[in-house]
Amino acid sequence: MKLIFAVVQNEDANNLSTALTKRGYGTTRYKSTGGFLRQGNVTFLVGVEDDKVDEVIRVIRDNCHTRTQYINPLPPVMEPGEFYMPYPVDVQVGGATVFVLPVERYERL
Ligand code: 2BA
Repeated sequence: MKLIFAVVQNEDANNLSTALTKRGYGTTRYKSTGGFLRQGNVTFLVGVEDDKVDEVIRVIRDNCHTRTQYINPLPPVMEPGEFYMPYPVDVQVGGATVFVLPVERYERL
């Protein structure tokens, strides 16, 4: 058995939830925050038999899309008289960041 962690963008979370549930996969989702952008995202936990991992990853790929976010870099420390014009920098986010971990033991009590 494997435990799949998938970090996805908020915009994709409901479609992914529906697609996985429709195919009979049990999921847990929780709100999370990316360390770099410090914006909300959603992390899914999906426990599956080994032979289902590829299908789950395909469903994630089909439902999670790459988007561009623009961020304003922090201004540098300025000397008197210096001028700094901030330009937004674009960052590509997603489709999804996926980790597949082995499960040592699984029980439903
Ligand atoms: P964030 O940490 O907010 O990162 C958002 C996007 O910013 C990343 O998209 C990546 O394009 C960029 N980025 C992240 N760290 C960077 C850095 N040190 N320098 C420059 N650009 C950087 P994704 O790679 O698609 O990641 C989306 C979200 O997935 C991340 O949000 C984070 O919540 C999670 N994630 C990504 N890699 C991870 C990892 N190795 N471990 C745990 N979570 C991860």
